[in-house]
Amino acid sequence: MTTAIKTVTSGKTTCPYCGVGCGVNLTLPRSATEAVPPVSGDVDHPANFGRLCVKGSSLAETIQSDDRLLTPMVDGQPVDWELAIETVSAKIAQVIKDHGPDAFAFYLSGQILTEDYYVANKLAKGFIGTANVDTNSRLCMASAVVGYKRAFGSDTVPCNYEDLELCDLLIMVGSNAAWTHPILYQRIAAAKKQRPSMKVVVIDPRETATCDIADLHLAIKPGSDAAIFSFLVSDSAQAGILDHDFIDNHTTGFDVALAQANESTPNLSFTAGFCEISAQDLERLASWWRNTAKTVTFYSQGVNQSSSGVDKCNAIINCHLATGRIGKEGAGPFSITGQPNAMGGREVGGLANQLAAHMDFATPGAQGLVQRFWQAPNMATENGLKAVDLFQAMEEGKVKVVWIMSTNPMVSLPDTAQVRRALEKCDLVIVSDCKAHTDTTAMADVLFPATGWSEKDGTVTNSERCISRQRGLLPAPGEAKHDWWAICEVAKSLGFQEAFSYQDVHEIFAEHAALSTFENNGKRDFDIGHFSQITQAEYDALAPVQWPVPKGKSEGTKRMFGDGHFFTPDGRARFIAITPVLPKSQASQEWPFTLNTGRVRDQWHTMTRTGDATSLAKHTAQPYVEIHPKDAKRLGIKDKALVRLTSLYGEALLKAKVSRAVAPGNVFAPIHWTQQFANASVISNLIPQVVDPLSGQPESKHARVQLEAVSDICYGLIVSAVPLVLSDCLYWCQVPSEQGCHYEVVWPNGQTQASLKSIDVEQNQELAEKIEWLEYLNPVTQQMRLAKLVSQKLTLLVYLHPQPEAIMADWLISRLVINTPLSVKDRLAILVGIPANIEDKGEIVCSCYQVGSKQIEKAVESGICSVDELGDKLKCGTNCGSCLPELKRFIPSVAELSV
Ligand SMILES: Nc1nc2c(c(=O)[nH]1)N[C@H]1C(S)=C(S)[C@@H](COP(=O)(O)OP(=O)(O)OC[C@H]3O[C@@H](n4cnc5c(=O)[nH]c(N)nc54)[C@H](O)[C@@H]3O)O[C@H]1N2
Ligand SMILES: Nc1nc2c(c(=O)[nH]1)N[C@H]1C(S)=C(S)[C@@H](COP(=O)(O)OP(=O)(O)OC[C@H]3O[C@@H](n4cnc5c(=O)[nH]c(N)nc54)[C@H](O)[C@@H]3O)O[C@H]1N2
Ligand code: SF4
Ligand SMILES: [Mo]
Repeated sequence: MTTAIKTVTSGKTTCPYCGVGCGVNLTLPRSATEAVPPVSGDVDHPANFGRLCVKGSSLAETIQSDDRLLTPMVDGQPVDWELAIETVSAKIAQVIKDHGPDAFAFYLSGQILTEDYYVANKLAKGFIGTANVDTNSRLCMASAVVGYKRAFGSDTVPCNYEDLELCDLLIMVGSNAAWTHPILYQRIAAAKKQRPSMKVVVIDPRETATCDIADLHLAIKPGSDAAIFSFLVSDSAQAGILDHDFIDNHTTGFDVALAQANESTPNLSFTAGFCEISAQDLERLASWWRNTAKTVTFYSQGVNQSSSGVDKCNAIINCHLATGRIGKEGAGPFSITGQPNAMGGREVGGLANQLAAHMDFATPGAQGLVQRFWQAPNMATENGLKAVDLFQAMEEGKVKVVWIMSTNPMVSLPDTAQVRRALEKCDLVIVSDCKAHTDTTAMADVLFPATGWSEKDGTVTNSERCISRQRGLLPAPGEAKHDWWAICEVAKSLGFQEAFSYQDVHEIFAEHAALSTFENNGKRDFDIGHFSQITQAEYDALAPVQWPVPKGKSEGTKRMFGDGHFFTPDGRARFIAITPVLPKSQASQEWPFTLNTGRVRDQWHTMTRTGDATSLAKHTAQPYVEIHPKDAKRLGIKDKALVRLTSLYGEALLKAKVSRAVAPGNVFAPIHWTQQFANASVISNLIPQVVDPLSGQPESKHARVQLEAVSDICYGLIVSAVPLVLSDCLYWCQVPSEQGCHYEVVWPNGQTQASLKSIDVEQNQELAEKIEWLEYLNPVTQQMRLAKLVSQKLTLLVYLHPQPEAIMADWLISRLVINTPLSVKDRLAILVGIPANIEDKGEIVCSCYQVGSKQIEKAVESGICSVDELGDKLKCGTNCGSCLPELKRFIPSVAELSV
């Protein structure tokens, strides 16, 4: 990055990762050549009060990337912005003329800012005339949105983060918050520590780090959640804990919903059987529910990513309405959002089945209202295509131009083979991204270089409706431009100059605020009219605030529905009758395993940002599949061995992680690895395009797969001074490392020699003469080690072993860069693989202080018996605290100690 540094030296901004939305202090480097100093948490931000998790703490490491997209590209050639904009707008104009506006689509992301979202939505729905504006949020919280709208008449999150600390019972459903919303999890853990009577229940088929604070873990049959909440409604009626005043005065539909609940889940033992849990455990939950008015149900992707995700959300909401546990301190149904600005997207209406500003196409008068406000020449009149339908229409040739912004559908949409076919068929694929190389930029005809976090300016809304600023403190690299700017330039080039001539981003925010309050008069929940005249200076100084912020209420709104008024036509909340059903994809003889997918602690999505932070790669270096020991034994799969997963749609190669955290018959795999990091581990290859009929959200948590051990192979580790092309490998995974390149590989037996030749083509004749090979073969273990020295310096090291092995890659890599000839001792050590005087840390558990499992085990063996003592000795867990649940597992329980 070469551009000059601005005069400001530091500023407050918001973390670009999860929906907790923590405030971050960013300090600028003193010169363009210096590294960005580590960030810190903003003590004034109401989401985190100064704390950051491990991803947030590592943000500075991810800013200066070598793989930034620095210039617009058309058909693989760098061009200037003018030509790129012209190319795009000419094609859009022609396609609209020939095929109508619905041949164009935006595919956006909960990671763009509200202002970017607003102009994209306005351009498509008011000016081009299509509602084909969908987003990766479809894969994330679409079911939660529809659930809220069915119940409340509006997409309103009732609760706030304080409620998580104030409640007496917290039910966490389908959420691994310890890893995915770490700062909220830490707030919950701290509240529970202070008030041990507070109960936490985790409902998840898998045992996760979140279970660490659970008083009760219900490892239910995958997808059976709705039955639990259906049962809680009928049980509440039987136990006489219904809030009749609330039901009578503020809701409709209770009798029908209760009758359905009684029929679907007639009693405790039926429900426990349906969910495959013990009746005692279910009774424990039910009795806590009966006796605890202050209950929050906190739910995430284990609920939303389901073919009946909306019903599951409403089953949860029904329980809260029936007992009046909503709109009060420490009570409510709390859908937690994943992305930093999934909420902002919902607010502008950036989904294909929304119009704008929390209005739908079907909202009476809404189309006219928005048309008048925008002075729009070509209003869309009906819902557009939801993500999966959109890519299917693309494959059918109906959508001919797609503009993908800030998302990587080649990795995140289900059935990536279909996504590839769709993008191949599409006449013009425009991709706006910060990175040059992603699985999706590889499919683009036109690339727009985007500014990223720390460079771009705007607002995001977190899970508790809190709007806060992301501030552009660093200069844009190369020709990168803000997303809103690129959208407005295309709009102007299409002839819509007047409506898109914003001088600065605060003008977009002001317009968004003005629309939210336009002819609102309390009819719509989303009203931030207070900001409709906001000036640049006020916008720059904007402090975090929770919407609604109508005119005259500048302090915002902490909690919703305290007055029992809802945004339905009659002002009452609606009960929805629910029939619990299981996932569409059920295991069968041919496809005996249920594949569950999700996240790991230290990676974010498709690793385009976290993959740059080498410290974050240490926690989980390679893609894996978690498999129960019984299944592993039956299939002859050893820990760390290569496994092939196959579904009807594709396959993936992953390393086995044999663990009792998953139940027999279930496997779990993380979603993060792309073809940029591993050749054959994209998990969405295996997921069918099965969606919830109401929300269109894919059932990404449940796929049917087969599993097999890959045999006749040899495992390898390669460290190299330069990047290698590993085309001959069956499996390769590049593990981010500080220097050089680190690959984990697998070759078919017998192919190794040929493959080694293919990666080691030394073109330079002069150098070739200075090459020296060190070789070592252990005839007993069949382990082979090869080291290539050029002028006595190590440049390439290959370890081959018939079984998977944990090798101290870090130390080997560090030998690559010493610029002096290798000592005799090191020559020996690299072939043995273990340096004489360096401690093997094992797998890294604490990323902040790089403390590994072997160090922790040693400390525990020496008599340490609490996490606090571990922290005193090794510092692990004393910074961001993200590893605390894992650290606890190293500490022997009282029972174990007494054996
Ligand atoms: N480290 C990290 N944090 C992140 C992200 C990231 O990529 N990395 N991404 C962010 C985003 S966008 C999102 S949406 C959130 C997601 O946050 P979470 O929803 O907490 O994360 P997941 O790991 O996708 O899934 C949560 C849990 O659902 C469980 N589950 C699967 N099937 C079922 C079921 O049928 N019932 C129940 N009750 N549970 C089930 C899984 O076992 C898993 O533990 O995380 C956000 N935070
Ligand atoms: N099987 C399975 N599939 C899933 C899930 C699952 O649990 N299981 N989870 C789903 C969920 S909840 C989500 S949210 C998705 C996430 O999946 P994606 O949205 O596909 O993943 P990201 O890696 O976040 O993609 C963001 C892209 O935007 C780029 N980018 C970052 N900032 C900016 C910016 O400011 N402007 C522009 N133009 N580009 C930017 C990044 O470089 C990156 O390429 O995956 C979904 N897919
Ligand atoms: S919890 Fe971590 S990832 Fe989420 S916003 Fe806060 S610092 Fe960022
Ligand atoms: Mo998400």
